[in-house]
Amino acid sequence: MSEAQRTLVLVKPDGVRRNLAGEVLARIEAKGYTLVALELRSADRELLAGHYAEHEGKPFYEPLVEFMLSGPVVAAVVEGHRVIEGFRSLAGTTDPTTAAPGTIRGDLGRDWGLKVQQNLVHGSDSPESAAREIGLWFPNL
Ligand code: IDP
Repeated sequence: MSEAQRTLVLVKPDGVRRNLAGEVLARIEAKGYTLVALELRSADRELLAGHYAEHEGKPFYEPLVEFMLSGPVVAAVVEGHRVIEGFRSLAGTTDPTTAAPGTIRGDLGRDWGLKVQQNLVHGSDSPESAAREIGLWFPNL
């Protein structure tokens, strides 16, 4: 019996600006995962402070929050067996310059001279993070 798991996926402002939201969602669907919530959202500082709480105080935190405020994001809850690992595998490693070809970041991302902050997507990194992040972005789910 497969046990459904959920993850929070964000197409970050660079992905939305570059019209890649559909491409990201297509890869998720083609892999066989199910979209259970989907919304174009403009995040505010409070939401992002919660979302990136673990990074508060790091040198890249403020620029990262500013970047995430720079335009709308596509927020999605995605469901499937082992989807947390599965989406992180689809996304590729954090730095898009060296992320493996075949991954979202490896195929579509690069370093634009802004370190690795513009890497197109976010995916929860554990069941605990997923539950917390889904609660922040989709409190009514
Ligand atoms: P992940 O998104 O691959 O899980 P995390 O280490 O959780 O990576 O970092 C969260 C986000 O913070 C990254 O996706 C990236 O946008 C940004 N970030 C991480 N490290 C750096 C850095 O060294 N400089 C600038 N931005 C960074």
